[in-house]
Amino acid sequence: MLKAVLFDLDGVITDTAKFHFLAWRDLGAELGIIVDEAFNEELKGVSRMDSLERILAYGGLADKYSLAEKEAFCTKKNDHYLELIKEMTPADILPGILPLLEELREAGLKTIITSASKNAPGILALLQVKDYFDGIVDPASVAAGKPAPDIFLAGAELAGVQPAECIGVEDAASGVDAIKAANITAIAIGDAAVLGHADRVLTDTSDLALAVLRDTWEL
Ligand code: B16
Ligand code: MG
Repeated sequence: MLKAVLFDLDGVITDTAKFHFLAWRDLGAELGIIVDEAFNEELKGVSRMDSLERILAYGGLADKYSLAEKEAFCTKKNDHYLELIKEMTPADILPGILPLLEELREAGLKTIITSASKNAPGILALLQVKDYFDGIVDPASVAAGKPAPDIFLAGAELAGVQPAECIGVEDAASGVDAIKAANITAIAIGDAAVLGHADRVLTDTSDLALAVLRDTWEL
């Protein structure tokens, strides 16, 4: 039986990708690296430090900076990101998410946040949806980030259920990889050309509903 839904945050509950992009673009510009929207796609679902490493490698600067310098760059990017998201409100919840959360609560399914973002608790508070979730996996507590399965396995454990009793919802290719590596059914939101390895791809969050999740889980 389907017992728990493991939600990615950025790109599923709300669209913070544009703010991550602006913050990385400006940091990249300071370092002489052009971060465009196409390259930014590759950073979705990828942790802060791993994103920086990818940007530096993209700019041919992989070995230029010390760990302390890289940590300072990450802090700078995050300070800018926090400045950009501070005006977020419940109006920024993506379409279909609130009705789905209501449905899941009504049906007694567990709901867990499995986001790579260390800012997830703060964002859920701004969106005023924290109470809809039974738990948030701390991304710092898992050994390996997406595409490794760790965060989704930790999500199932936090829900107190088996991975086979869960469904994961993601917008990033690396996130779908992580769900599938955990042997969990995957629903992806976005472009089927990038997310075709999910069990079902929906173009929009407004297509999400408990019946769709159950139907996909039973495939
Ligand atoms: P932070 P998700 C991910 O969130 C974002 O997609 C990714 O762009 C970001 O770098 C990562 O969180 C870390 O975020 O810097 O806030 O800790 O999609 O896994 O919910
Ligand atoms: Mg995401």
